[in-house]
Amino acid sequence: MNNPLYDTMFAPYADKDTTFLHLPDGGVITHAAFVRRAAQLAHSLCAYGVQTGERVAVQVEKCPDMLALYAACVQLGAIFLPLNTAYTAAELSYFVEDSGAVLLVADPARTEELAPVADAAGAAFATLSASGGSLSDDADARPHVFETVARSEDDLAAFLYTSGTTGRSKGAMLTQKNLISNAVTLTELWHFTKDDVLLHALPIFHTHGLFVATNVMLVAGGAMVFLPKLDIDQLINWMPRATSMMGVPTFYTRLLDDARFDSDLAANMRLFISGSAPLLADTHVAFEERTGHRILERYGMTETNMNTSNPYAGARIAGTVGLPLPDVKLRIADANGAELPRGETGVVEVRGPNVFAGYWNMPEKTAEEMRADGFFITGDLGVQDTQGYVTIVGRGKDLIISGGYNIYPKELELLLDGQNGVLESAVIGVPHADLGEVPLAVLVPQSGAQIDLEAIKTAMAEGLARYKQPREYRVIDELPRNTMGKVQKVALRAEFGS
Ligand code: MCA
Ligand code: AMP
Repeated sequence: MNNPLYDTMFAPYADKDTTFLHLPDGGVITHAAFVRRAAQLAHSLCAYGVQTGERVAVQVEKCPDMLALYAACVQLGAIFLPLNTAYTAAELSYFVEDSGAVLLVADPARTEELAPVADAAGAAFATLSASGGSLSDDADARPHVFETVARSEDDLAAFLYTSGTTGRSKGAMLTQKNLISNAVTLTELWHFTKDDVLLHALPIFHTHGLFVATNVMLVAGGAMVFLPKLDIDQLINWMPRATSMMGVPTFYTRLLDDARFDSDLAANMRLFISGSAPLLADTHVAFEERTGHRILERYGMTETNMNTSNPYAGARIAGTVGLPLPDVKLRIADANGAELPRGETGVVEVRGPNVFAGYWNMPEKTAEEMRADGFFITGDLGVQDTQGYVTIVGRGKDLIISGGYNIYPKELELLLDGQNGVLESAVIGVPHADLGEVPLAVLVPQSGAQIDLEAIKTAMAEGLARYKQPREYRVIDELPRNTMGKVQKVALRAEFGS
């Protein structure tokens, strides 16, 4: 193999006229057409000056060309860096600068706002969308074949930014091996074949939609119903022609909220998979009662891809995230990394071919989260039963997961603390029926000052993606602290969390 990721995911389909993507309008893109499009885009990347090993930052609405751009990066050996479409220009400029991306690819509609971001970072700028753009138009005239650049399994394939407790996002460096091992393992484990049709309504700028859903379907050679976003009408329309779905818990609660969703509609489906956030045991039970299907829950993170999964054939236990994947070593450890006896709660640590190569330009952060024996400290609190099933019981890290998107309170608190009249702030996650959790901001005014909440909301809207913006605000006189002076978020959650 001269480019293992390309040879595993894309090369096998160069001459296959089988369906890869079903589009909402009824159109179809075959595997072969997809590979040809990727080759055209690889030529265009070269024309824009991108070289092997360089980063390509991509903030584009979900469309087939965005997926083909991922394949093009793999073929060229460039590093694909997809970014949430909700990010503001301010958020984006950090990622482009920090990653040293040589090209920013954005939606044509955001050119005015984002071309200067690329410019300021010394990157080139191009556009791409379902209806055209400078990069996609350029690709139209390019050859359908591109000479694949040789790479090794240890070469980097992608960067995904993930926030941290410091509030500063870190670029997780993922190698070809990380992606291949997980995709091959999951394809086998979940019994995906070329006959599968996956309902794909997730975004493709995160691990779940890109490296779990898409990579698995590429390895299996199956097809995806490629929907731009979660749209329950579309899911219901396509479900009788599909065999499987992957989604965050909100996908399942929204389906259950629709009376049209029943066992007849799901009669052709063989597998529903959930991840990225905890699936409530209640949802599990209601889903089985309605459809006869037991949702298969799995667990992972950006730095590690998937770590555990409930079994395909064995017991899928509600509330657990299942067993460690066959090639993943998992231990529940104490603060020093020593393995705890089964049944005791500790930090989940994992080691295997799925674990990333480290944080870009942050060796000290990588070292903080990596044990000397190669185990990665996830920051999740878990417990393992005698059969090996893992239950995530909490998070050691201060993280809010809203509809499958991660929100790090520190990032919001730093912005809030800088607002007029604010002495200090604390952001907590509060339960939300649809999204699982949403952020609530608790503010303490400076002595004698008035807090102007409207001005604060405007500042949040300018600086933060919509999904991160606090849904509610509370103003109190002082934050509860322990004797060490640490803010007691548990107390705040108890007071404001209902
Ligand atoms: C949209 N909004 C949100 C979210 N999404 N607010 C909070 N949390 C969200 N997740 C806001 C919008 O800004 C907008 O605000 C309003 O909600 C409606 O927007 P819309 O786009 O219509 O929302 P939606 O289509 O209903 O989206 C909700 C969603 C979506 C379906 C839950 O966010 C989604 O597809 N989430 C999946 C995320 C994901 O793929 N996570 C995987 C990460 P306004 O109306 O005020 O303007 S990978 C991962 O976690 C690991 C590795 C793993 O294990 O998989
Ligand atoms: P991220 O790396 O940003 O995608 O977020 C990963 C985090 O999501 C993990 O560290 C967990 O805290 C959480 N997570 C992912 N899947 C699950 C799951 N099935 N159950 C509970 N938490 C999950």
